[in-house]
Amino acid sequence: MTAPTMPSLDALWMPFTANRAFKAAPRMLARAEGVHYWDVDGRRILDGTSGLWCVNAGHARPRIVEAISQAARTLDYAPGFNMGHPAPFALAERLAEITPSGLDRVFFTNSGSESVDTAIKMVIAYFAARGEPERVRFVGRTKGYHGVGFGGISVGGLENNRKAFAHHLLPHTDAHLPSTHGIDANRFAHGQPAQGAELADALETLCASHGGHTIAAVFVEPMAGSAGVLVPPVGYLERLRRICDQHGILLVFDEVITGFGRMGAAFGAQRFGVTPDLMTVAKGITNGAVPMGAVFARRDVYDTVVDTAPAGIEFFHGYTYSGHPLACAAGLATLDTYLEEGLFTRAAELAPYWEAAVHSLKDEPNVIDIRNCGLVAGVEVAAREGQVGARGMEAHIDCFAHGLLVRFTGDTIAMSPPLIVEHAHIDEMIDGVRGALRRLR
Ligand code: PXG
Ligand code: PLP
Repeated sequence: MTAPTMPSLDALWMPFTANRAFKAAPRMLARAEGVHYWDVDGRRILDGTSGLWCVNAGHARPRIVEAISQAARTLDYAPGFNMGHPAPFALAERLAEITPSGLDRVFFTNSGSESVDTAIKMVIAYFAARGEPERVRFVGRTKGYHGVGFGGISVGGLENNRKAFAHHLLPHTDAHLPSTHGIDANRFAHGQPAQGAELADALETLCASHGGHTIAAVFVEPMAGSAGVLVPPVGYLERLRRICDQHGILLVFDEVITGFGRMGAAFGAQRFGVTPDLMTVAKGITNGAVPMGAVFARRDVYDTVVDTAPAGIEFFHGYTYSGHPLACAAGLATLDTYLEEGLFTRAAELAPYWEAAVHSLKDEPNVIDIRNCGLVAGVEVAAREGQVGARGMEAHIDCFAHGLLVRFTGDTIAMSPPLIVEHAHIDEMIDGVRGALRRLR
């Protein structure tokens, strides 16, 4: 394969990237298939992150490729406001078959960030329809990532994503539950850690200080991905659910990363046995092939908003590309692929091998914690004196130089391979990270 001619890098303002450093030493991908990328020099890279946690069925799956091209030829675009085409109805129905029971109303967006914004608006619309206008507060969690819309950074708890915009966040979003990260007794826990369920009681404390009847919803990722793979302590999500029920608060699971098999079940909700009232998804919904997100709502949330509205539009919200034909086609073919290949089950079956493999890194230099759940793992290394995040970044770059793509967030190396990986790929991935850890200063 001849390398494509390289365009100038100047015009593009890259997302969540150290633009200057990247443009000085770019890492450019050209092609992907199965569990591999190839870079512009033709070097093969093992994809340890499913792209950005989204290509759960592996790259360039022919059935998905064919569905997208077929859709582009047949109906390239169709308006979704007061007009329809069959694909989003079909996809919504298919999705409702795999969501936790009761969450069978589906609103389409184009990303996780839009899903979070949409869910916030649904919560507001729901309580307005119920005649509970005093429920204005949204509670998130420290280290939570809910995308980059103003709604998402307001309920989100990643300081770097908020601080530059701190004076412009949504009102009534300042309360955050504590993160479950950093409990010493949980270090190197296999799967769900034992300690920390009581951290959910911070919601009870907020109810006592603000009044439970003023809190509309709580947003959490069942497993926090972006913050560095923070697995919920045993009993924690159950406790959050119970407190929400006691106070009439809606529980929203942001399953943008945990959805579509990543946890070894269709959704984190099923893996952890706790059902939220609303669920936000994106990424794996189309295997990353076309941008798409969705919000799954309990049927009575939809009924409440829709049935109490006067004739006409019930919910003043929607995107030009909600239910885009190419995204729907990709979504339907992706679901077929997941289900026919049993990939959610496969993730659960691979999880014990994965767990043993990642925990074999325990005694490598600087490793201070390893966390895992389903087909996700985080390997946390000690920050170098005065340089938080440097080792994480260097590990990422070193792995890429040696043919392995991993993520880093702060000083945690995150891995989330496609659910089609074989044991040999897992071994290769772990050896790659081991090599990087040994080379790191
Ligand atoms: N919620 C959650 C829980 C997410 O993980 C979003 C919302 C936003 O989705 P969009 O599609 O707007 O990006 C996300 C996205 C990483 C990483 O490696 C994580 C995400 C995106 C890019 C990188 O930490 N999560
Ligand atoms: N800005 C302008 C000027 C628009 O006309 C529209 C949609 O019509 C939007 C923003 C919103 O775009 P989207 O529906 O793709 O989110």
